[in-house]
Formats: sequence, C-alpha cells, structure tokens
Amino acid sequence: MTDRLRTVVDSVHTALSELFADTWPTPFAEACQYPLFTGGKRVRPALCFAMFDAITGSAGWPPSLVRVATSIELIHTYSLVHDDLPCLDDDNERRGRPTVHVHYDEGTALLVGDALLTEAFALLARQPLPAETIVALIQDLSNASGHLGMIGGQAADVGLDGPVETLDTLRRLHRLKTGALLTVSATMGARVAQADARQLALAQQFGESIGLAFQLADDVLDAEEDAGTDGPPSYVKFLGQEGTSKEAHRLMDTAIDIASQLPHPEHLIDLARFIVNRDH
Ligand code: GRG
Repeated sequence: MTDRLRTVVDSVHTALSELFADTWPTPFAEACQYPLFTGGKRVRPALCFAMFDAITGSAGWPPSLVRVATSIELIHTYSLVHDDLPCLDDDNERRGRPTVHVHYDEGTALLVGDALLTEAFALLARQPLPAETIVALIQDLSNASGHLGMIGGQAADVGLDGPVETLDTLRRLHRLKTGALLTVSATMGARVAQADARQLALAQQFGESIGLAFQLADDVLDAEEDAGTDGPPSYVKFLGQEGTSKEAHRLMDTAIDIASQLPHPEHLIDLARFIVNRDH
C-alpha cells in the first residue's frame, strides 16, 4: 500500500468511527462495524479524493469530502455483505475473516447491509454543501448503486438477464457491477471540487476506463488464485490471463491520458497505476 492510500484509509476509518460514535451506540452497531473495519483497500474513497486533488490542487481534504467518500465506502461494504450471503455468492470468508452471516447469522447480515446502504444516503444528505450539490451527489450515488448500476450488474452476474456468452455482454456486466461505483467515486470527487462541465466529463471518462481496468485486474488476480477451477464469467475466459492483463494496462493508459488533461493529476495517475498493478 502506498503512503497516500494509508492516509485515505486513516481518514475513512476516522469518519466511520465518528459515524458510529454519534448515531448507533447499540449492540447492533457492533455487527454493522464488523465488515467496515476489516482491512478494505478503500479504493473508491481514494478515487474520490484523487479526483478532488486533480481539480483543486488542494493540499488537504475538507471534512465534507471525506464524508462523501465514506458514503461510497458504505455502499461498497453493504454490497459485499449481501453478495457473500448464501442466496448469492455464498462465501464464508472475506479479507481472511468469516463473512458477516457466518460470524453472526443471515438475518443479521441482511440487516447490516440494509443499514449501511441507508446510512450512505443519510450521511450525504447532512453534509454542509450547497443544496444542489447534495441533490446531485444523491442522484449520482443512487444511479450508480441501483438497477441501472451495481445491482443491475449483479442481477446479470447471477444470470437474471440470461447467459453471459459474449465479451460485449461481459463488458456491460462489469461496467454496471463494479465499474459504476468506481466511476461515480471519481465524479462525486469532481462535484465536491465544484468541477465545470468539461472537468466532470473528464472525471466520468477517467472513472469508466479505470473502473473496467480494476475489474480486469481483479479477474487476473482471481484466475491466479483459482487456477483450473470453474468460476463466474470473467475476462480471463475470453482473453486469457495475458490478454486480460494487456487490456487492463491499455485501459490504464487511457485513464492516465484523460487524467493528464486535469490541472493537478499526479495522485490520480499514481492511483490508476496502483489499481492495475495491485496484488490483492
Ligand atoms: C449484492 C447488492 C449487491 C451487489 C453486489 C460489487 C458486487 C455487487 C459484488 C462484489 C463481488 C465481487 C467480489 C466483485 C469483484 C470486484 C470487487 C467489487 C472486488 C472487491 O472490491 P475491492 O477489491 O475490495 O475494492 P476491498 O476488500 O479492498 O474493499
């Protein structure tokens, strides 16, 4: 992990801790916190911060930006908790620890996911930003998380839209399931930075390229871990490990070209490289 990412992790950790100290002093809070503090990389908040930096060149992150980024991490965490449930992926372990439904039970995991999802929007709504920025952020995050975004992608992944037989279908699935939340992390950072229309469009394009690159890198890592086993639809099945890795690097280069059109792109470029070259 880079020093920069460590700072992101610490900032999000503090914001999440404050959230629970203020609002949920109950035993259920313990279950809600369990998946939030288990070593996630915080890539989505990092994208949000790096896009803010790229536009403003600011040396620090305002508290409202940290909480906006934290709201995205709440959505990400809820999606993992629900995805791990027996009715979806049925995973017993995440980040080397028992998943929420294994550590507690299925009902608790369902409610923890529901609580984190709901709190994400409550957190956004109470930030001291201009009202039109808050509304735009809520629209951004709900579109990226809902049936036109992450949930739509998850539905396709479990076969609700029919078999995934072509690279185009797989690309669409990934754009929705993983790419939408990564893309919106960039655009939400741009919104808090009060980006103009051109910068917002660049943030969106950067997010789309790096979002897909993230998933391709994930497919390569999964293929290395599960060599020889049958898994869900993945790029590696269509392009092989080398072809998938090459495509991830091509998308990374596209993202870097886009980032270079912003005034202060250094952290954004570093993050794009980390996303594609990470080892977990
Ligand atoms: C169940 C509502 C619902 C949605 C599920 C995103 C998702 C949709 C499921 C996750 C399944 C999965 C493992 C997808 C691969 C890409 C991905 C999101 C990996 C995990 O993200 P990281 O690497 O995780 O950012 P950490 O652990 O660092 O937070």
